Amino acid sequence: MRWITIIFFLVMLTSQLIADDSNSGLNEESNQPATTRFPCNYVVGDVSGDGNFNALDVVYGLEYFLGGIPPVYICECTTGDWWYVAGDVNGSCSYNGADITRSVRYFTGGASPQPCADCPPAP
Ligand SMILES: [Ca+2]
Repeated sequence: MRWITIIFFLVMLTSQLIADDSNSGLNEESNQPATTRFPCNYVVGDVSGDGNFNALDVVYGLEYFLGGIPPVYICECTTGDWWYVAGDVNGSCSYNGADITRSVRYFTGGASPQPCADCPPAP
């Protein structure tokens, strides 16, 4: 029940931000995520692509895993391995539901986000 309350709070907190977000970060011509090769240039946790890791990214990620639009940035960390590197906040070198859980814990006082050790943000 506690997690449902936290998620509800985050959704309410950021719903207006999403409604007002005219710059989704998607390529305007193709409506596809921006892509680059290693070294990847991103902010850990910033799946919405606005340059910050905040509650909006948690909601964005939840919506993605429920069938919404994908994160705005894909990077090829190793040859042939393209993935949503900015979403990895638990250092597992993948983006999945565990990262959403870690994000919620971070914003409620948990451990700081950790990038994939093999694919850290470019300095
Ligand atoms: Ca991860």
